[in-house]
Amino acid sequence: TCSAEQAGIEEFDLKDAKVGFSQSEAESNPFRITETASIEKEAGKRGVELITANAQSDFAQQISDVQDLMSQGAEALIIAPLNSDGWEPVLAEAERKQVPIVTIDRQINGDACDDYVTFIGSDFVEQGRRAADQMIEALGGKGEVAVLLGAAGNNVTTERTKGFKERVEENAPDIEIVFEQTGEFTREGGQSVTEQLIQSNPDIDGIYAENDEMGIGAVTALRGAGKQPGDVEIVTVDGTEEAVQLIIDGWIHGVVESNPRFGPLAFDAHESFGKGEEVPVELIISDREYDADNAEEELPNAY
Ligand code: GYE
Repeated sequence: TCSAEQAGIEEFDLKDAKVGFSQSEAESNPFRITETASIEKEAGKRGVELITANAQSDFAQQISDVQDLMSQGAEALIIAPLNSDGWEPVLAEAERKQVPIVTIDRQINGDACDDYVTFIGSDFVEQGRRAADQMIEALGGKGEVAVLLGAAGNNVTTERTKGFKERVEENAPDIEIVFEQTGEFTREGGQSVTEQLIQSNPDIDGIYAENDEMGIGAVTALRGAGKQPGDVEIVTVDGTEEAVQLIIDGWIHGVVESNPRFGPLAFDAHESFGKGEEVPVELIISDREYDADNAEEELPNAY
């Protein structure tokens, strides 16, 4: 746990504080839209003044965004980091200005409580394992699988990959991972990598896309190549409406949710910390799961 005393920060009342929110990626991905909306809604509910910035997937921009938020007087920060490393300049300034940091969805590498108060995200290794379970089921434990990796440089990609590979190795020795390339967590990336995949491995049996946007891009590529729903088993992570609809349409086998609704948890963490209470240095949000059995009925829970 972490307390204001331990962190060397003076106690504060969140209601009177200006809070800065730094978003990492463009809001074309519903994960990002829902995440930002959740932060804004919660700030509104509590009457907290919120200032925001979006780095559009440019890490240097995100560092200067957060510095700007502090010069604009942010007294507490919520950061959705693009990369996990490289935060030293921000951490040093936040320490000097006594600004507590809560990070959401991706981790900042540093010392918990010293460098940041808490990390709030999913259990990404578990998401990878759940995706593997879906893939193993879809392929009856046998076949060739491609992995569309997320962007490099963050814990989410590393952990989603680790959980998936470990579970396949343990439980499905007849599934072989034959192709691995990053689609940068974008739809265009997923599409172009899948176009290459179809050239190099035309008989691929399954695709694990480390987010929905890449999975949707993969479906576009498969459609373009004349494939039919079910020809290639696709498993993705996020839980967007479009991906869950593609389960109903038969293109995607299953989706493991990555829940982006961090607003209440993030503001609760800052509020308790400001009051001098002990806050856990890691908070795991719970994730749903979608497949053909529940997609129709669960669609309203997708984002
Ligand atoms: O899955 C993806 C986004 O960091 C958990 O990043 C997040 C991931 C999410 O680009 O859609």
